[in-house]
Amino acid sequence: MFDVDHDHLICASDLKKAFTFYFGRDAQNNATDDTVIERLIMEVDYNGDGRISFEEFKEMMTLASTEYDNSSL
Ligand SMILES: [Ca+2]
Ligand SMILES: [Ca+2]
Repeated sequence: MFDVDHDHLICASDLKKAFTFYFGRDAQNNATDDTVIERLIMEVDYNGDGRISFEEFKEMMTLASTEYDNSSL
């Protein structure tokens, strides 16, 4: 759902479009900030190609849900 241009990789522009779409224009100054997106990609981009593959995306979701579980305890 984040792969806006359907090349099976999630890059910075995909994330920016997706965040703008899902969170609306009000979130543009926060969630779609270039620095936030670049940091997000760097954190999950294990092979360093600057894009998030489906495998890396799955890993990101696993990490996100783990963090959520921990904080809700
Ligand atoms: Ca893409
Ligand atoms: Ca990658």
